[in-house]
Amino acid sequence: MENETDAFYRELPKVELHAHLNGSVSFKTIEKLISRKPHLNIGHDMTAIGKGQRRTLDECFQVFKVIHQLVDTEEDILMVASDVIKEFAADGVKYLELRSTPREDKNTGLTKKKYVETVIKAIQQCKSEGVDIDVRFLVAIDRRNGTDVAMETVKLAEEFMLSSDGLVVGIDLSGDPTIGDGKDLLPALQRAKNCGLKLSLHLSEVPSQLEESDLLLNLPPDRIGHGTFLHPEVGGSQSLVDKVLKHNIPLELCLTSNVKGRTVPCYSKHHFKYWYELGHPIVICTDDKGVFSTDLSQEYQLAAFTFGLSREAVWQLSQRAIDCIFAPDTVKQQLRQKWIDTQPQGIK
Ligand code: 6MZ
Repeated sequence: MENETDAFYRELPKVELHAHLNGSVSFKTIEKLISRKPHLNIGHDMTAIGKGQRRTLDECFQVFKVIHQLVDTEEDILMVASDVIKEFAADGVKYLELRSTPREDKNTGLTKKKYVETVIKAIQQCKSEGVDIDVRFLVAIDRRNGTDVAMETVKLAEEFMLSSDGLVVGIDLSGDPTIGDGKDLLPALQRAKNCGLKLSLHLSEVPSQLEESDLLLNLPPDRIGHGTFLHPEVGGSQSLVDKVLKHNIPLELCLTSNVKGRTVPCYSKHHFKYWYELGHPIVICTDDKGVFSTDLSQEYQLAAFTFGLSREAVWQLSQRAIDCIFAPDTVKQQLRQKWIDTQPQGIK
């Protein structure tokens, strides 16, 4: 049963800015997908990492491959996107930026264009059903696919930025950080920036990406995903930190994902502490709530518990996330009003 503390985090209005669609599929939705495709012989243990379990980052990427097998038609994408949006809304998320890598599948006739259209359709359907959440979409580049696919993805995103009534707002750069080189993707990312797409880039998720991070920070991106190894205490460098500070680039931090994926040894050693103590803009996010068996309320609760944050500090953290969204200022204003309207007594 939910206690009073759990209820505080659940009812806390929240902003989710780092959520990969196929990593966010819940147990319930996976069940529906498995029943649609029993011949694949996929079990739940292959699609999620449970409580107390940890995997290597490489093993996490195997999990995405399994989920991709289950989600390979327009119908699947529509169901998955719509379920994920409703689950975030039920968890008190008022503004969500979903990100996903467009895929094609010759067997099912899925094209990358249809993929994006279908995610947009799910967002519109949820809106027309009155689900209380504002959802935007970041089109993702999987770094392992190289220069040409990155450019093709940016062009697709550009097209939808102009035709989706503001729903497509940016580009995400993600994928296995040990594969591919960010340098090859610079022309595509630069083009995205020039045409008005916002950039959220996974940076320094693993050590040994210092040169790449330095290069990508020169763009500069509008937000950073993870940034686990940027700071000098973990082998990063002060000059990288200085660039982040100079451009005031917010970081999207995903505690459970980093602990379960073993890029951070334990919650108390998470780089949340480093950036929080600097007073730098950070946003708590889930990354892959399905794969890592979490939700945004839990992530806020974990951060508060681990780093001794008061309820006021937690409230501020969720409120300040509004400053980091990619939707226009009018949306920020609406969200700020929502926070004011729901602020519990006793929280300043
Ligand atoms: C980097 C990640 C990720 O795009 O099919 N993805 N990329 N680091 C992570 N940390 C754990 N988690 C997810 O969602 C799944 C895809 O998102 C990226 C990977 O490219 C993965 O294949 P979509 O919706």
